[in-house]
Amino acid sequence: MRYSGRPRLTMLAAGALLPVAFSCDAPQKELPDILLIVADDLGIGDVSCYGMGRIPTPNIDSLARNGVRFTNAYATSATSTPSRYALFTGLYPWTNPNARILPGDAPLLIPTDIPTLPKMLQEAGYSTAAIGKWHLGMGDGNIDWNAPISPCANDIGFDYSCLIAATNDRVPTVYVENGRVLGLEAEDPIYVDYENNFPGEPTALSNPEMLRLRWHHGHNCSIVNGVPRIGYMKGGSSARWVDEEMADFFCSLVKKQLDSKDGRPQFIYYGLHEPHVPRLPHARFQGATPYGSRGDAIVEADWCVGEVLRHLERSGRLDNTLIIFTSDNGPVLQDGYEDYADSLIADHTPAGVYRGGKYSLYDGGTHVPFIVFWKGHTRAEVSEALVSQLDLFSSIAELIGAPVPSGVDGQAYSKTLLGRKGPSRESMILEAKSRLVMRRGDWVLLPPYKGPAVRKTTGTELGNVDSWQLFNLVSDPHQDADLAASEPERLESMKKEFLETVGTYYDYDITAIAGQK
Ligand code: NG6
Ligand code: CA
Repeated sequence: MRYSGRPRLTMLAAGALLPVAFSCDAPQKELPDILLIVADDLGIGDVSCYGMGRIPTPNIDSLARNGVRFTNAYATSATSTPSRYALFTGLYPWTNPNARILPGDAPLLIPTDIPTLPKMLQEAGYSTAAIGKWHLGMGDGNIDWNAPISPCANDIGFDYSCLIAATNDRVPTVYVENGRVLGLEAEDPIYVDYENNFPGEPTALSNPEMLRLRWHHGHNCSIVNGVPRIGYMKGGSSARWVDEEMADFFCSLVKKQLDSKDGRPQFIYYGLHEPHVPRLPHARFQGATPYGSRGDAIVEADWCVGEVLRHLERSGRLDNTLIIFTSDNGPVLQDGYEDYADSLIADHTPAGVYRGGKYSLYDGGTHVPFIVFWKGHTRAEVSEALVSQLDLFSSIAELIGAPVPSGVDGQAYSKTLLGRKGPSRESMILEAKSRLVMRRGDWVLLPPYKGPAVRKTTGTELGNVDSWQLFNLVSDPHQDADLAASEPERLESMKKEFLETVGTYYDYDITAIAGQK
């Protein structure tokens, strides 16, 4: 595979690092702590400082008060696994055929012998932690959930990890801390199967009376906390999470992790589980918005961000913490449960002015909120620079003065991330369910794809059209006016770049790919 045999990074000791991105400022002795917050399925319009939606997110907004709010920032993919894969590896996810939405028992997707963002930071002297949503697999494909799981997040660069293996709608519904199921009792072992149910165990199909949340599509296997899930699970009662407590659990862990700071700079990846389904916020957030549980879950996520910010402020740490807030993919309303997110949406617009959302090739699939705040180093600014999560590995390396990784798809532009004049992306490939498009400058090119125009289950406009399409996202953010016919030269030059870029990685056969999904 393409990622094997890539050169390993050799890192310098922390003391030898020369932070480049802020070297022109007052001399910096200390490397910044880095807090990377990645929400799950949060749209650009779900964050109120983008001025596109109706749900108040004052705490996330506060980052933009003295930070850089990017208006052209992208996740690499319109779903979680590939998007997070790119974030941690700096590799385009479609170069790894396994980087697709993973089940809860999938093996660790990121090879343990390639450079990663957390490894780079470890080698630069950071302590590293991953808390919250993972969805990058763990184990070797044959997990015994009652024994240490290896390899796990700790093997790709995290000193500490406490994670949900996949999503909050997938089994196992337990927390995995440093490769061990947390709170498991030996006399009640846990078993997981994605193909077959365990004899005698209730499912949403056999025992609908046990449900407190009904499924709409998929999500009809094991029932945990009255909520039907994807996949089958048995046992492990003492280890099962309580959905309504998940936000507090992870938020407290992040604060605890912050308190554990030793002499080293700290990197914390905080994967918020909201507003992914099932949306079950704590009782104190239920009814917080008129938009149902999806809106309430967003308010809960915003509160968590505020808690962490207040904790940093109280402990005097805010001054030297670089905070990046973003989301793994665009928003979706109906994603498998009868939670009325769609019928209660009223005038709220989760994808803002953009078309489509999660799963879509249209911009709403990958155009995400992205805010960078570092007290004293950033100021209130709106940046139109084209940036991607793919580039965080390289850009953070550059920012702390570590060697910028070679052999990755990511690019380094740390100055731009801090709101200064500097380079940014000229073009990038974006992915939705293995289909690819290219954004270059203000323009986006969509190749022809067969398949339905609308995803029946979620109602998402997928972007499948049987001809090449070209949109100008500045004059037409909602992608209503296909300019392929009126811009033949631009179309040809973008087609050429697209096919050259994706053709390098796998044999991009437009006719073959067009048959998919
Ligand atoms: C889909 C699930 C959806 C969600 C998604 C992953 C069904 C029918 N739908 O397969 O509910 O879990 O996977 O979302 O099972 S993501 O944000 O983690 O990519
Ligand atoms: Ca997601």
